[in-house]
Amino acid sequence: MSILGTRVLRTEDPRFLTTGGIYTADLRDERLGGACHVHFIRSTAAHARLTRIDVSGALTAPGVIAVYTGADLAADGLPPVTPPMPGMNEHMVHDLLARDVVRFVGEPVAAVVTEHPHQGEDAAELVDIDYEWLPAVVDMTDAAADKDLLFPAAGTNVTWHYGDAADFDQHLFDGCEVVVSQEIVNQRVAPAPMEVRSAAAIWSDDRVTAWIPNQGAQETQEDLASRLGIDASSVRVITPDVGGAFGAKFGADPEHVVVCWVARQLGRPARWTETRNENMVAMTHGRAQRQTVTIGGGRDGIVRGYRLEILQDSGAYPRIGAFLPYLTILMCPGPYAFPKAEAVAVSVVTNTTPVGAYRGAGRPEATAAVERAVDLFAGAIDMDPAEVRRRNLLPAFTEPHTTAFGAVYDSGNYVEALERALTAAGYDELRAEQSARRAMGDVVQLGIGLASYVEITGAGAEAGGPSENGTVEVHPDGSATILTGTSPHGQGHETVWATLASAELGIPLDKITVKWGDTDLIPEGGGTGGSRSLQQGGAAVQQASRELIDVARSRAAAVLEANPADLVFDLDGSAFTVAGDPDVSVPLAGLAVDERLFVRAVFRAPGATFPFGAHVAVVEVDTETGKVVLRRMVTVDDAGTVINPLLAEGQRHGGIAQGAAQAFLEEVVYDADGNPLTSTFADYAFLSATDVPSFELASMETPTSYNPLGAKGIGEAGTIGATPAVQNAIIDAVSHLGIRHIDMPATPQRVWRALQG
Ligand code: MCN
Repeated sequence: MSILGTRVLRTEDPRFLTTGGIYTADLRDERLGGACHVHFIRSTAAHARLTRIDVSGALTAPGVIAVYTGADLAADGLPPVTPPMPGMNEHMVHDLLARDVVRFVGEPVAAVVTEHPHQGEDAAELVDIDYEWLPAVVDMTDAAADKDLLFPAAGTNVTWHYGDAADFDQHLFDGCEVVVSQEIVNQRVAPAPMEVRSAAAIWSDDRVTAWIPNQGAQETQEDLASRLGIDASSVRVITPDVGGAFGAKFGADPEHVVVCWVARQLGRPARWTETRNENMVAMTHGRAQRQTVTIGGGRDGIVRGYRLEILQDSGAYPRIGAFLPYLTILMCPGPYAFPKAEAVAVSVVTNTTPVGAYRGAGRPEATAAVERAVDLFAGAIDMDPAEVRRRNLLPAFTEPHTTAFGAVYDSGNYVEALERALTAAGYDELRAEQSARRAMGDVVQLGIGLASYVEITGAGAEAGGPSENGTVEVHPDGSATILTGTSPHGQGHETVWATLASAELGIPLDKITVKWGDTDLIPEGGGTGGSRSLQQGGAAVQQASRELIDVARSRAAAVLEANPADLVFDLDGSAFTVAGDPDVSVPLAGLAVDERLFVRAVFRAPGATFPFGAHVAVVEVDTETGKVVLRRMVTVDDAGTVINPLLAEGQRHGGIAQGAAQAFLEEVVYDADGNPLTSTFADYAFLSATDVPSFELASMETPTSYNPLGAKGIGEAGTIGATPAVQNAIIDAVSHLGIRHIDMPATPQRVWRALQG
């Protein structure tokens, strides 16, 4: 029996559970001896002109080595950072340390460099910064009105747009008996990983080695090189253990570049680790869309038209978040066979923390919009929302299906996923209980929320299709090493990549070492994001292992003086034997003695894959206090063939918790002047284990033909289905009281207000 598909325990856990892993802040690398420490002074104004920065007071403070401002970086020729994607407004550039204007609270303005870690914080008090206040544009609708501009040279606050509402089909809803429209807030949330951002850097021979905990050393290498104005070959990036990233730790942030620059400037190693408070205001946030959905159809439950208008808050400077509505639009009709659908998006800058990718990145927003729309439509025609979904979901398909938005869904069976989730939840019994409670006028009402979804994983724009490399080497002592271009930070690649190799090579798991995240060792790699890793990186490891067996077979044939075709590879013994003569054999490891035995393979996928599923959330809502309690989460998350159910379920658990948290708890809030009000864990309503029930995971596996594993991605599925399911459940609990919609997060106060209204 193959080890694939079994619940192999995470091989990385003993290390994490005993030593706590090696995180950048704990690095004891001898090369970092004598390192100085960087502390960033951050803007306290959301929008202001910097009229004076006087660092002289700080220079005499204990332990201060230097204080740098944007002027110092500019004098050294460091260019401003330009928008990341073509088509974005090219005037919206920013300096690594703000120079003339600050545009969000938390923007780095100066760097204090000290001998000891905590001296910078005290010295920073002695830096005088004069701000000439400018009007803060905090709300994205205000930003879109272009009254006050963040970048006057741009002439607009719009940084990116897709389509034009003026081109909407005026007849989209012709013939519809019912048309419903709703504005929906998909609020701004903070990724809040356990490990905050950090960096360490040292130069030697005009080359920097930077330790940065994130999702991909190779992209970070390119970012650092271009921002420091040096060749990529002069940058080595190492990714130590990472305490969570959730999409927000891709590439180099301004602080990472400054730490490298400081190390070069002072000729000694430099280190930086931010505080939780800094992380909450200066690491990119996620989501932050305002959507308007319009849905129309017949009283027979068939939807005939769907329209989605997106306003994306990009924060102060366009990062990848400004572009994410592209993915929202790509996935906008979701799993439905709507005959007509159209969508537009506008991304604007505001005086808030920049927005980046956050688990699901653009796709949860698409699902949240369409799932709310379907429920609104069901309410308007007074039909059970499960029935409306049944009537509109695409029928099962095994050949690729191309949507009106150009997405090519590889395989799907959306009705089956919904039925399995409904059955597992006991949907009919739940509805009966709901009716009984309503009839009795219970104070605590039951809500049942559904979400059907399809998402995109493993997308990539490379010519020839998204790809990833993997190298497998067998050593003479019978051990093996895997090099991968993916970059695990909680997903368990060490376990699964070793499992994939073990299944081909017959080498036990404990003799296989997986390495990643060092650009000297692995110069190319796409990192880990978009739930791409197994279907591309894992597939590359499997491919390399298989090709290695081919190479070894030729060597074994020479050693055994046999025809390669007559050799059998015995997995149990990890050795080649001659067919029919098992006594004549040579171990795989023996073939690595005279010459290194390794293969580097590049796996190229024909395209992205489209996992799908259905979530059922059950909540109780106290109609007197507005308090929401999540009672059950029943989910079907079909990610094709599952290679390690333990890990895939762990990913589902984490994602469901994060997705549910967005529906009823989490939100980054600013006041009218752009001051963040949720910059600590005391203010930001973070979910804990006590807020969620045990999740009920039903299984379903519809393999993809896009990789030999049959696997699609699972890393983000939970955040995609759970958010709308929980939101729909909360509204469902009080819908009989005339409530049609409640925006997220459905806090007790917001639910209570809706009930009062
Ligand atoms: N897997 C499997 N069978 C499948 C699919 C996946 O056994 N059909 C396993 C894989 O082997 C891997 C894990 O599930 O161990 C996730 O694989 P995959 O879906 O390929 O996703 P990635 O490894 O590329 O992870 C990225 C994804 C993203 S985009 C975010 S954001 C995210 C997430 O993973 N951030 C996380 N999960 C996270 N988990 C933790 N602990 N921390 C984060 O920051």
